[in-house]
Amino acid sequence: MSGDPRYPIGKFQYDGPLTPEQRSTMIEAIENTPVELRKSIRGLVDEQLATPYRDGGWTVRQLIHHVADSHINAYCRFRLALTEDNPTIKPYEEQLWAELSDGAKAPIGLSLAILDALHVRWSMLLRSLTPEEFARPVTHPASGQHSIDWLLAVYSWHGAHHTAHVTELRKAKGW
Ligand code: NI
Repeated sequence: MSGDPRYPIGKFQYDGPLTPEQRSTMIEAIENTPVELRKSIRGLVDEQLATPYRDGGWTVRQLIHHVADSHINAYCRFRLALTEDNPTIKPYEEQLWAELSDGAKAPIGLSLAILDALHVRWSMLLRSLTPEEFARPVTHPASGQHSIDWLLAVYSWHGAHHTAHVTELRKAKGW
C-alpha cells in the first residue's frame, strides 16, 4: 500500500512479456472486476455515492461510471489490436467524460450492468488468445508501442485500482 490516496495499490508497473500463469491470473482479475466493484459499493446510500474518494477527486458514483467508460474503450482496444496491424489507440478525455451529465449523475446500476456483460465477453475473448496474439502490437500516441500483454496488465491493474479507491474510502470513513 502506498501513502498516496490516488494510488492505493501502487502505480501501474509492467515487466512483460507475461508468463501463461500471469496471464491467467490477470484474466481472472478482469473477469472478477464487476463482482469486486459491486462488493465495494454494497450498502452505500446516495449521499455516500456522492462523496469524493479523496479531496478534489471523483465521487464514488463517478468512479463507477469511469470504470465503465474506460473498459468500454479497453474492450475496443483489444479488438482493434487483434484485427488490425499495430493500430493506434484513441485516447479520450477521461476527466471530461466523468463530468458529462450521465458520468456524474446516472444511477450506478447502469454502469454496473454494462460492466457485467462487457467483462463476460471480454474475458471470453482473452481466454481464447494464443501466445502469438498476446504479443500483437498496439501503439499509444503518448507512450509508444506496446503489446496485448501490456493491455491485459493495464486493465487487470485498473479495475483493482479503482475498486481500492472505494474500499479505502470506506475504511477511512468507517462505513
Ligand atoms: Ni482510471
